[in-house]
Amino acid sequence: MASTSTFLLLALTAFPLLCMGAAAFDYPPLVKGLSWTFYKSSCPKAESIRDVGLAAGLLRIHYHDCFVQGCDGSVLLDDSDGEKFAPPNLSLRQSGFNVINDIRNLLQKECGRVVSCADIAALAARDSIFLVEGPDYKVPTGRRDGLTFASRATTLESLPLPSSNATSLITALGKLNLDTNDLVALSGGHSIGIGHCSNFTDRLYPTQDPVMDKTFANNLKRTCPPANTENENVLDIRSPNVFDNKYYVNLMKQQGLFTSDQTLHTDSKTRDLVISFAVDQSLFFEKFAYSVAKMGMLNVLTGSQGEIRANCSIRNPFRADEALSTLVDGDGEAAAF
Ligand code: HEM
Ligand SMILES: *[C@@H]1O[C@H](CO)[C@@H](O)[C@H](O)[C@H]1NC(C)=O
Ligand SMILES: *[C@@H]1O[C@H](CO)[C@@H](O)[C@H](O)[C@H]1NC(C)=O
Ligand SMILES: *[C@@H]1O[C@H](CO)[C@@H](O)[C@H](O)[C@H]1NC(C)=O
Ligand SMILES: CC(=O)N[C@H]1CO[C@H](CO)[C@@H](O)[C@@H]1O
Repeated sequence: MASTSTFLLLALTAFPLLCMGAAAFDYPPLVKGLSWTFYKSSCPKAESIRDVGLAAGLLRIHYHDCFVQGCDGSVLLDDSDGEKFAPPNLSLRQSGFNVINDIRNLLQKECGRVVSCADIAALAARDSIFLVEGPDYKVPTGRRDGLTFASRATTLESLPLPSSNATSLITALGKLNLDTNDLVALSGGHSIGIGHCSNFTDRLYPTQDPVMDKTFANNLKRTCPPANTENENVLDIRSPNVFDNKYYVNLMKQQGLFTSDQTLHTDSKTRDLVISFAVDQSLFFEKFAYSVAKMGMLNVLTGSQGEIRANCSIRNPFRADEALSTLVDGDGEAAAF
């Protein structure tokens, strides 16, 4: 814990970010059970968590959580057959998981066991983005933690591969009711963070992807000699540490890292959106706020569904008293045990 705490700056006494004036973005209608002020009385400080590092890792954890089986914190569970260990998750940063557990422990001391791990993941992603100068968007809370792992098969099916073209990305996100606007806006998450060579060397060897800037390709070849899988490259070469619209400028210059990035500019179904974000950062921020809220509401558990985990890495041990009170509530959730 000591090592992860060094990455953490939890300004629990700081002004909640909302006081700093979240911009007046438009949001989709909230699904039943979520609210903008869910922890207002039970844990007001849940809204003011700040984390200065690991922004990319935390954002990606929230994305994986939501795409696989809904934003239910199941990506956080330690399990040899869970989402964490499925192939596309191999490179989720462990430090992000540790930070989420540290935040959970601090909030537990503040308020008791009232804030879900799925909400912590969503709030940590928001604060991470804000701290790297991205949009200050609102996150509705009230998510509950899932009781089940996602299977390896579900995980593989739910997360698109970096080798995907625009058509298959549109189909993949369409299954989650996310549209072309959401695809292009959410891909802007690649404005921060890194990718391992193995995820893009198919664009360098044996033949170079023609839709790649020559200097950019030569630099990538130097970073990633043939068969190297360990090395990494930043996802956004213009401003790797700032959440901004430069990712889209890269795409216009054929300097997107993954096929799944560059294809958004190559394909006429998404090109105009890429250009509109490249020339107008406020537009990107506005659309990102909308789409990340949509992503954050994918198949959420609310009300008495699921549980509030005491440890984000493991399901709560069975407790007869809670099972009983659930039965008394008569809401049928007891079947979930
Ligand atoms: C549209 C389909 C997407 C594909 C195919 C994709 C693919 C990938 C891949 C392959 C990596 C690199 C993993 C590694 O090599 O270590 C990555 C990193 C990342 N992705 Fe995505 N991603 C997608 C969507 C998203 C979305 C929607 C978000 C968030 C809004 C996101 C945020 C990130 C971040 C922040 C990183 C960097 C992680 C780090 O540095 O630890 N991605 N993505
Ligand atoms: C990306 O690269 C890492 C490291 O080589 C690998 O473990 C992971 O499976 C790759 N991710 C995807 C989505 O291919
Ligand atoms: C896109 O990818 C899918 C799946 O790999 C493939 O079947 C399809 O032909 C590709 N479409 C284009 C336009 O390249
Ligand atoms: C949470 O669970 C994990 C996995 O079993 C364990 O390693 C960790 O020590 C637990 N954390 C706390 C604070 O109990
Ligand atoms: C963050 C995390 O849990 N990563 C795991 C991904 O899978 C590998 C091997 O399956 C584990 O060693 C990592 O700990």
